[in-house]
Amino acid sequence: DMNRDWWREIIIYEIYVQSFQDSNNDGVGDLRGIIQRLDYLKRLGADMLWLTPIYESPLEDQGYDIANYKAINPLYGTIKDWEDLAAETHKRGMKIMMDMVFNHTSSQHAWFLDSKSSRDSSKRDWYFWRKGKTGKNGERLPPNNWASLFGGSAWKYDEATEEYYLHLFSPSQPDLNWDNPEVRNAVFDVIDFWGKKGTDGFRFDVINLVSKMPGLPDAPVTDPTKFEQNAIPMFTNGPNIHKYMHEMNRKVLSKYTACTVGEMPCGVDEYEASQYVASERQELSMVFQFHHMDLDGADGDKWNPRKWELWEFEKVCRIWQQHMLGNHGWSALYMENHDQARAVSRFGNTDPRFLSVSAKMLATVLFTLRGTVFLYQGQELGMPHPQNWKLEDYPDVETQDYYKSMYKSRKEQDPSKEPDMSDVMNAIKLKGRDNARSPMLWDNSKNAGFTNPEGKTWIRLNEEYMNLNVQTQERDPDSVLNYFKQLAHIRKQHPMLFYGAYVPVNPTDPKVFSFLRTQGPYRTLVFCNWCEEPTDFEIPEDINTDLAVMLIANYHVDEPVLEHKLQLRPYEARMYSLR
Ligand code: TEU
Repeated sequence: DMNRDWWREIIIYEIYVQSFQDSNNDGVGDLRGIIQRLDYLKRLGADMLWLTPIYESPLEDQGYDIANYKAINPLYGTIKDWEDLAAETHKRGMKIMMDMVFNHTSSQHAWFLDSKSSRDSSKRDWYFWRKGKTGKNGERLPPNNWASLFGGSAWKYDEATEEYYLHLFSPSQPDLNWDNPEVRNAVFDVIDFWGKKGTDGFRFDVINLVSKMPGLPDAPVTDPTKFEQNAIPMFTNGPNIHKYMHEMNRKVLSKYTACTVGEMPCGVDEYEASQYVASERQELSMVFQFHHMDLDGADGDKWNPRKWELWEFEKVCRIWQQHMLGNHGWSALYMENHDQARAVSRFGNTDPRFLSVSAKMLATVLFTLRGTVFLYQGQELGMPHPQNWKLEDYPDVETQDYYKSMYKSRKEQDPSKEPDMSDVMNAIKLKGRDNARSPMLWDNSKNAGFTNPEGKTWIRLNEEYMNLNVQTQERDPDSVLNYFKQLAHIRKQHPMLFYGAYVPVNPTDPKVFSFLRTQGPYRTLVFCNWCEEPTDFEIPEDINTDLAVMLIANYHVDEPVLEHKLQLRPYEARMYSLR
């Protein structure tokens, strides 16, 4: 049976630091700002705070491009501010998780500057430097055909040393060469630095990408119209990945009681995932998988909208819920983060009639599955996307690169006219990362209490939803925020919600998502009407509801007994303990 570990029973709240709370009126959130909001986070039921990267960085990719792992970006504060934040967090019985980005550094990191300085640099091999190839017409070509995950080639040419370096993300994020043991030791030293300082958890950015296919061979050509090819299999779960994860665990993580979560995009499956997190393998504690997040993008392209069916969501849930148990590992449950569009806009319904009930319905699903719950700032308010932003309101490098590359290829196809970009703008409104990065809405003053009312925020505020804020919702017993608080409370009262098995009730129902959680004599029934029409729902006869006690519902429910035949209201969600 599963060990009862503290980190399996907690709620982790992700703070996107630059957009959470500004304390010095420069329009950028900071560490002192977080300290001001700790009591709020405690009231909500957060047990651990995950801070997105706060290290020195040129912020080309909002801090996921780190220039010094041991220094705080002055925009966010000082190392003393971090120490105070950690102390104040611990004083309230909460913990801190730090974000570790080790697949790449910033191109401004001293390691890279040294590596780039000459072909003879002692750090040359800390990154991937390769000679280019010559094309048919004598043109210079990159060393291989890999496409960057942010678009274009994954290689950038350096004039001074006449070689290319590899960057799976933007050119400002050169990939570290983990095959060099010096690099791994330098990485472990950073973890040790933050471990010694009292960090209770580590989130590892794109950690399944750090072992590349030896020799960096060309990816198979899947799109003959382009030079760059999707190269995901050439760098995902590479041949040495588990050796490196185990080494990281043995050499440094094992010195601390900290929990870890590995972010694993690019389609890691449940078997692969359990190799990272099965306890006896001594690698990581939890994994972020992306299969539910990929449902609404066609052919793995997030920008290409696709209609998905409820049974597909159920299937992803079932596979992961039933696999990640016992010795096989543990899930990190999430519906939102700083890379994802807002759940209510994407999986719920932003029509004013349904905004609040659908946000609560989604929360009911999130809080009743097996795994550790991760929340993202603003999710607890049911924050939707901004509606009327223009391209320039989205500063994100991924969004801007996407727009530019689409514009370029359309212009090349037909130079005679300005291309129609409306579908691209719609995709950005639906999936752009900045939809989730606008400042936290604390009250209905100008700038929403995020910064001085006279100040300018670093990214545009979601003004249309100013009335949807913490202050109003804390006062309203029926608010989304108070529903989240209740869910957090119920989860902690019922440990079976952490550990119990997941049993589908009617996995093919096109409208109602329903399941049981079971552990020994305990059974919990959850059902959610995932659409805006009233829907009939029938609880199978073999599920005995005689002793059912309702734990929570997102509508007022009158009937004292749970009948087997029900009509559910739009987005109605309920959870019952069946004894
Ligand atoms: O994200 C990794 C990742 O998979 C993203 O590229 C994701 O596919 C994309 O955001 C979907 O739109 C991590 C960080 O969370 C992200 O913020 C960074 O930009 C990225 O790594 C590079 O460090």
